[in-house]
Amino acid sequence: MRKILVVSDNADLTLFFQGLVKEQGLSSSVLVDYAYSSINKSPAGLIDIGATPLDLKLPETIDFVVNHYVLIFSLHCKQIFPEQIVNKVRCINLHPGLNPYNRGWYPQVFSIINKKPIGATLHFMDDQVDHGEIIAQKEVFINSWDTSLEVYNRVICAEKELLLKNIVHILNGTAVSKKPQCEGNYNSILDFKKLCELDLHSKASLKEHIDLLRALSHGNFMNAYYVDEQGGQVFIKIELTRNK
Ligand code: 0FX
Repeated sequence: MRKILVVSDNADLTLFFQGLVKEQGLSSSVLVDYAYSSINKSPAGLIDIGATPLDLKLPETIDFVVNHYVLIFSLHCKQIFPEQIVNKVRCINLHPGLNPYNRGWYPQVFSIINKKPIGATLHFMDDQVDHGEIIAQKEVFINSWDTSLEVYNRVICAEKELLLKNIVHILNGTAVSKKPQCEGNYNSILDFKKLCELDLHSKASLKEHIDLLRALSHGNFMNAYYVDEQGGQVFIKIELTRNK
């Protein structure tokens, strides 16, 4: 039986994947192991659904993975896959962004600000982050009153749709892919952290400032802040309500 590995730090997507394997009767043709990143500080939800920790930096883990699996899925994984794995095993990434726009960290945050398209992408991995040939994509819209959270939830729905429509082709080896049209752009976690540090003297239109604040508002996360006269951080998030 072919063995595949799913590495994910997102319990919701892992559960969805497990449901697909069952519903589509795939368990008769593949054996799936589930793992989460060993750097994940709150893996409880993933442990509950049978995932085990994996450190993709360890040479012995790399050896094991390369020798045991014919296919690996990354469903929101906190670790970057090492070249030794990507070059030897077919690896597929489900990315919460519309490659090649705003590759990297928290794509919807950057799309709300820079207006580049947002959505979900299923792609083969290469040795660069969120970069390989694209199997399928789905764009989602951004309303002027959305915060990061609403756009993210829309992206997650698009990701599930992509998995549902493509999993059989991928497992059969019949998925076709195409190169992204351009290199696009990449945002690091440092780029996100810089955005969070608000400059109280920044000059921009009110619309640009609202866009910045709603891009950094995501449920209970404490993202945007300014530093007060005493040197303390004051966190800000906004709520937008549209009168229907
Ligand atoms: O599943 P996921 O979207 O993130 C996971 C990994 O945790 C992350 O390291 C990896 N880059 C990504 C592809 O897969 O869940 P999350 O809770 O880490 O982030 C979800 C959204 O929450 C994110 O798009 C923006 C928002 N967020 C998250 C954190 C941690 C914030 O606004 N502030 C934060 O501090």
